[in-house]
Amino acid sequence: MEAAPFASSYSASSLSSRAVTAGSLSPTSSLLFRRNNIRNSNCKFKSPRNLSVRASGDSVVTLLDYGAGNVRSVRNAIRHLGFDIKDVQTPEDILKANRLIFPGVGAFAAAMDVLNKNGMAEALCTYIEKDLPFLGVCLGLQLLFESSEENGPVNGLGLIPGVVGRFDSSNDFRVPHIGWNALQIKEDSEILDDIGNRHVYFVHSYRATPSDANKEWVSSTCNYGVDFIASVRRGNVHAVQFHPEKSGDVGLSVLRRFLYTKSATTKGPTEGKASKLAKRVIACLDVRANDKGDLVVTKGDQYDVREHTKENEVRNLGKPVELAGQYYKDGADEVSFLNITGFRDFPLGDLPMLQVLRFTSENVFVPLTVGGGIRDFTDANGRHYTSLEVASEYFRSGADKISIGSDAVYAAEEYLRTGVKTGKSSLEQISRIYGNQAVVVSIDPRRVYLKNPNDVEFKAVRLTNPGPNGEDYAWYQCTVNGGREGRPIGAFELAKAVEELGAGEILLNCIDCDGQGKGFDIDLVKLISDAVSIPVIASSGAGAVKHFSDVFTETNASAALAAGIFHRKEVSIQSVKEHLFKEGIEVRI
Ligand code: 1PR
Repeated sequence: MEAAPFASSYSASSLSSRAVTAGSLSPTSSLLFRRNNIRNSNCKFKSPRNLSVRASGDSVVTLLDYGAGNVRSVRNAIRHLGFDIKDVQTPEDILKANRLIFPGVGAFAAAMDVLNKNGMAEALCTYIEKDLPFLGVCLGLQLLFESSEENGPVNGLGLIPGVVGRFDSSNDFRVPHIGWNALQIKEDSEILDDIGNRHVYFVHSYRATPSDANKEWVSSTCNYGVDFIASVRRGNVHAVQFHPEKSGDVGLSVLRRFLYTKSATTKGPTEGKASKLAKRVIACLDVRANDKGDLVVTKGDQYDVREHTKENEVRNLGKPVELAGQYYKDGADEVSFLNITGFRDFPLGDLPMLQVLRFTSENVFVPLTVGGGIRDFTDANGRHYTSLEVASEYFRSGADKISIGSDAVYAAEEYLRTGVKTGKSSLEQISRIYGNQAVVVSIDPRRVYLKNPNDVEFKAVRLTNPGPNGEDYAWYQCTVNGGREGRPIGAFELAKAVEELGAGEILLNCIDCDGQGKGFDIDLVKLISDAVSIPVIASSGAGAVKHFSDVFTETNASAALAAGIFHRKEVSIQSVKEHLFKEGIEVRI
């Protein structure tokens, strides 16, 4: 299990957002006051570029991990670059650090709460004031600002003027902002020197905006409906809103530039065509134990993963860690693992699956999603595990997002029946603790053909291609347990309900199209991507590069996922990207 230095004082339940209001007398209030005075007296950070004095020869990086999410990827990236990690245990560890990385994860209020309680907030401010090498990531950038509206207002460290606010989803921009976006680099920030016109990976719902008051800090911005701050820099103090540890080679170069002395790095290539949020191409690995007990990547036809031979064995398309590594090298924007027997087996008993995640995250520096079996469970010894514990174990093992299937269907049914959000479903609990950007709901719908759309209480669509008996309509019935059981809820109703319950993204499969290679179900993807304002990943049915451009031009999908064509090497990820690029669709090259 990953060491979480503050784990003893920082349990999942203590993370439930206890807002420190702007008016309350928290330790941060006095810091904010101090920082304001410091800013007014203008005694720090005067000439950033002259202050680049990173320690050389020292291979230790101090990491501030307060145990709220997947910091494993940052650890892996640091180790990959040849550095050892020293975890912060006490505020003194911060003050003694030669270089400090602060990969903030979770919610703003909960993070400030922990930092204040442990005396870390004060130590962080002192460290930063001394202009010692610092890199904040994501929430690690936001916490430097005066306050955040996330469950707030909540005071931050108060080093940078400005309030962190939520993206506005009313202007057609989906929130969370998830994916690979372009930067407008304002000044030579050193650590951004290799990025040029290439995409970096963002995942967040809150952002800080540039203003006259903070313009001396802003080193790059990004546009997502509005211009927001993508990075700040003053002297040796850096912070980035994007995730370098999840931005592939480009991201690793940001970390490398921070970690190594100036002389050890030379300006790298900056070719690229990034101009806005890219459509994502995702490789999916359905994983299960075969009849010999080995964990294999398998692939079904309409969810049937067994060979149609006398032996009837589980189809074996390769080894999960190897294939994931290959897809990373081939340019996949994300990799998803679905533990497809998770509904039956207890995932925490399924140690090989956790090992797959651990090993994969050592070498794959793009986002990893894992799904299957995320629900409450009582094991053979009578020990009860909450879905939150199951998810936490996945996060600790290297997942950036978890995906919930069956349990989200039950939660949505209950919510639609009672109209009450209990806060107790796995979906609600995990998104409250880890943020909704970390929670994907995987929908497994099956078409039910209709002559008349009014024959059912669920949303039906007029089909582009009529059904087998000439039916002009269909509704999409949600299923659970890997497609084995149909439920009294449609994909449209489910998608809207889970968005309200806290899902950050929807993985939209289609049992009819799965493994058929005839293209995505455009009618379904259009229905769902128009119904919600969170990102939708179109899945099932890709058979040719054109199917990807079709789904992106005809629907509002943010990403497209495929499995079989990649596993069987019929179509490469690179050829999909090249095709999309030629068609004028923004992709990460
Ligand atoms: O219900 O929370 O335990 O989650 C179970 C998860 O496992 C769900 O996300 C469900 O979609 C998935 N799952 C369960 N059984 C199967 C199966 O195939 N027998 N796989 C299964 C779902 C569908 C996609 C597939 C795309 C693309 N597989 O993930 O990768 O359809 O395939 P294609 O490009 O080859 O057409 P829970």
